[in-house]
Parts: sequence; structure tokens; C-alpha cells
Amino acid sequence: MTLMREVEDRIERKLYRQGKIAGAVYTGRGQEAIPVGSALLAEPGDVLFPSHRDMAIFFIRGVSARRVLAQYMGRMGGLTRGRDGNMHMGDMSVNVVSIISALAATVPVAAGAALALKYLNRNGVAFSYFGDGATSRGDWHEGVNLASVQKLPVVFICNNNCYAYSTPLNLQMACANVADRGPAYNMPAAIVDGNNVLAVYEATQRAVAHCRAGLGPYLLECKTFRMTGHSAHDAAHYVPQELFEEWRKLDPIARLENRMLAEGWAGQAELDRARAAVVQEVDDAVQWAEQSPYPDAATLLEDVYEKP
Ligand SMILES: Cc1ncc(C[n+]2csc(CCOP(=O)(O)OP(=O)(O)O)c2C)c(N)n1
Ligand SMILES: [Mg+2]
Repeated sequence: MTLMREVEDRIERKLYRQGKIAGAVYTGRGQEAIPVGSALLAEPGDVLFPSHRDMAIFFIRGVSARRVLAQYMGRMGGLTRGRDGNMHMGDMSVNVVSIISALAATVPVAAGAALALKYLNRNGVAFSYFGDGATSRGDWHEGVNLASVQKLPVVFICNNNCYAYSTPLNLQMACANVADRGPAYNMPAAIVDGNNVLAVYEATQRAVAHCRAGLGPYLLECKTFRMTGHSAHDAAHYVPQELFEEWRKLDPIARLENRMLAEGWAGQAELDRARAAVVQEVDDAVQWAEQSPYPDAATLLEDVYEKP
């Protein structure tokens, strides 16, 4: 969670302002417990479909901060080798499927991946991530319906951060919770404190067990808040200030650290050392990324189309 926070802070608050980021910047500040608490439960053969606020998934699957930073800077060292300048990236060598920009477009793809895993008897699970707004798109309903009818092993993980760009929840869906959509598909759905990484972990354990037992998909609605604008170019004037203040008290990293100290799982010195190591790792990664070259224009069509 700290690595994700540090990499995203560096991108949004420094490199973007210095004009070094090639594309737009969307961060998951305040939402780190969701990708971390869930993706830690993915087995190597499982397939993950991150959304735009789930950077930790890449780190959990072993993608380095160097490569993620090079990606955002449009360099050859990035996952798309300079073809894209933000989070539209994946790494099929570790079963992380690239984000499709159109919201919810990856949901039917996740259902398809789960169909393949089931057909091949792999006992694998697809992890499908999206925001609250994405659940109002047609693709979301088609993908969820297919998964449910076919009893496919998909954990659908919603980060409900109360906004879809500037649109608050009540203006984009008529039910109170995303989880309320589950029964329409005869799919179990749980509401989780998305700012508590241990709660997300436990809920995901239950969801994954359900999927691996062949019982079909499972929906997790992780309640959280977007502690930033929609993107680095959005100051979020439309969000009432007191909401930020309320949710700041629920910061998932601070909450876990406080719990660790209270339970005696770690001392302050250990936490400080861990944080310093993260800062150092990100310093190194930024330097590495800045030294990575931009792609040669003559190669830009490589890997765009499959060769015969
Ligand atoms: C079909 C489609 N419409 C609009 C957009 C532009 N867009 C990107 S993210 C976003 C908001 C998404 O809200 P939500 O699903 O709640 O995710 P969040 O950004 O809050 O994590 C919008 C409107 C898009 N990418 N795709
Ligand atoms: Mg949202």
C-alpha cells in the first residue's frame, strides 16, 4: 500500500507537474487497501483485470516500480514500451490483463477468461476490478450475467468511491449499494469496509473459496472514497470538503499502521524503516525510468498488430 501511495504521489505531485508524464494521471489514493487486500489472494494461475486505481496489483504480481514509472513517462522500459503514457498496461507473463479504457469493457473479458479457466479445469479465478460508475454500463451487466448463468469463477471487485468523475452515486444508480445488484443475477454479494485491508482480505478469501468450489461468481463492494480529483487535471470542487475530512480519518495505511502498533506486530522504528525503503526504491525507479529511452518512431507499429 505504501509503495502504491509513494509511486502515485511521485507521479501526480511531482513528475506530472514537471511535464514528465506522457498521459493523464488517475490515482487510487485512499483506496490502496482494495487492490492489496484482494490481489494478495490470487494464485499464479489466476487472471487479474485491474482498473485505473489498482496499481498495487502490478507490484503484487512482481512488476517493478521502475517499469511502472517508465510506462507513465512513455519510455521503452514501460510495460507498453512507450506506446501508452499512463495506466493502460498489462503483463500477460504474470496474468495481468491490460486495462481497456472504455469503462466496464474488461468485465465480459474477465468472464471469458473465467470460462477458459473452467473449460481447461485449471481451478483458477478471474479477478475483475471496476468502479461504482462502471456498474451502470451495459457491458458490466452482460459480463456479470454470463458469469452467473455459466457459474464462472469470477470475483467481481467494486471500489465504490462515491463518485464517477463528478457524478455522485445517487445520480448514477437508483439502488443504495452496488451489492444490491447481486441478487438480480442470483450472485452472492458482500459489502466490505474498503479502507480496512484486513477486512478486504477476509472478504476476498470467502469470495475466492466460493469461486474455487465451482459455485459461480461473487460480488464484493468495497466502500471507500476517492481522496483526490478524478485525475490530476481535476481539482474536484464539486466534492464537499467535509467528505474529504471525514474519510481522511479512515486512511487505510494509517489504520493498518495503528493496528500493527497496537497489536505489537511492529514497532515504530520498523514502520519508519519500511517507509524509508519504499522512498528509496521509488527514487531509484524514477532515475531508472528517466534513463530509459523513448521508443524509436520507426518501431511504433511493432506489437500493435499481430504478425501473420
Ligand atoms: C464508456 C466510458 N465512458 C466514459 C469514460 C471516461 N471516464 C473514465 S473513468 C470515468 C469515471 C469512472 O467512475 P467509476 O467507475 O466510479 O470509477 P472511479 O474513477 O471512480 O474509480 C469516466 C467517466 C470512459 N473511460 N469510458
Ligand atoms: Mg467511482
